[in-house]
Amino acid sequence: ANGIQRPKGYKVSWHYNPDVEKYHFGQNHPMKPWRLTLTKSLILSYGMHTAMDAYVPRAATKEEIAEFHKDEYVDFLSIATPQNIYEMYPELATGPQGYSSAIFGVGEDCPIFDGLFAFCSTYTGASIDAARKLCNKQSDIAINWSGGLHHAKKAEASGFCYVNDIVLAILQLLRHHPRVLYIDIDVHHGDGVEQAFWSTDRVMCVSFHKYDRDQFFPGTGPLDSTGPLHPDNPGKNYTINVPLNDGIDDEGYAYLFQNVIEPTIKIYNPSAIVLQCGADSLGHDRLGCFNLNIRGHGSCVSFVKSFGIPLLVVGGGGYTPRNVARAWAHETSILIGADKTLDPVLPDFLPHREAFRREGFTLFPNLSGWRREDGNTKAHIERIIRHVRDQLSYIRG
Ligand code: ZL4
Ligand code: CA
Ligand code: ZN
Repeated sequence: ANGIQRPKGYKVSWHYNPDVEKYHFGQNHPMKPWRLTLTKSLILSYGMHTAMDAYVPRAATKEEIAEFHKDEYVDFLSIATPQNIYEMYPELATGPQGYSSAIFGVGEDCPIFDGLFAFCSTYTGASIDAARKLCNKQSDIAINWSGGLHHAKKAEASGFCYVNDIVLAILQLLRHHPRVLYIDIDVHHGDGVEQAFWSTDRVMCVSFHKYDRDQFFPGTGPLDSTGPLHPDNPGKNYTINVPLNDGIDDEGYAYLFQNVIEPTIKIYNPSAIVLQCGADSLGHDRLGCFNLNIRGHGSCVSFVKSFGIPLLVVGGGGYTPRNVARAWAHETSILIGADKTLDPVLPDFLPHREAFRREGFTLFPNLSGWRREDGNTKAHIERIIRHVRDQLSYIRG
């Protein structure tokens, strides 16, 4: 294969700065930027880059990051190093296991590693660049697999996320778009994005996630968390949460996804959509607990794409690197309209081929029927759909 043709009638752009691959969160940390190397390798091996405009965006500046984050926090991130952190904050040194998370959220989940700020500004620069290409109509679909770090707060790192590139990209989109729909299929709740836009009706946030208040991070996002309660607050009812139990499969997830997203798009009528594609909702994920296959995860991307609304696609979680790469390469092929023509047997000249050997060189290994039974009854799924329809009935008109 000498490359895939560009899709007809719409433009796709791929925003990727390979500098993000250089950083390491530390030994045994589940977040491995190497999964992005693997994703890029698959996209290139399949020749999908020839079907998109490929950009290598510059890093975001401190000023761009400060459009959402607090100045003191941005300063802290830009100065902190593994060498100076204990000098700056001696109170962080609580013992041999590292530091307490009292200072801007840093700790075992969010360590201070070498090049931290360069890493953050690199993935954030790509999301901002992608949003700008959508705003000026140079792209209809813009992709940043290195972004999607949905837990970061205004002045706090959380859950492997330091800078919230999604919030910053949505702020760019809001310069030109009256209404932005945010959809999050990472197995974790998209709490940072939800919190940032809690009190506005210009962004509607929808997160699907495993929910267990006490046993699963971050413990937020129950069904009845739908925005501020005060009747005068414009954000009331503009948040949708879809709490799930372990083990949901492709069929249940696609049914739920379509029955939540279709009425949401019809009633909210967004002029742009941001889709966070965290791949930790796949079966066999190191941190996740769902049973989705690559095709089941990808069917959400196809469904959102089918509405033909300007779309920003970002990555997110995903802790079994070979499956993250499979999912995001497959989803790239969906976005360029080439999924039907990709050979599911991985290209034989594939670099990093050893990473895929476990299940053979296929794009679609069986990831379901793993560890956990499906704890999502038909009744639970129908209850969610009824709740969402009921909630949407309050926002129309
Ligand atoms: C690790 O092995 O549930 C971090 C984090 C580092 C290496 C060495 C330290 C060992 C699992 C996770 C001890 C680490 C203990 N190392 C971390 C309540 C917790 C407090 C911190 O996909 N400990 C916190 C965050 C979640 C918690 C999930 C998902 C991000 C996203 C978008 C973020 N935090 C318990 C954990 C390890 C580690 C092993 C870990 N942390 C698993 N789940 C969490 O939504 C990108
Ligand atoms: Ca989610
Ligand atoms: Zn996650």
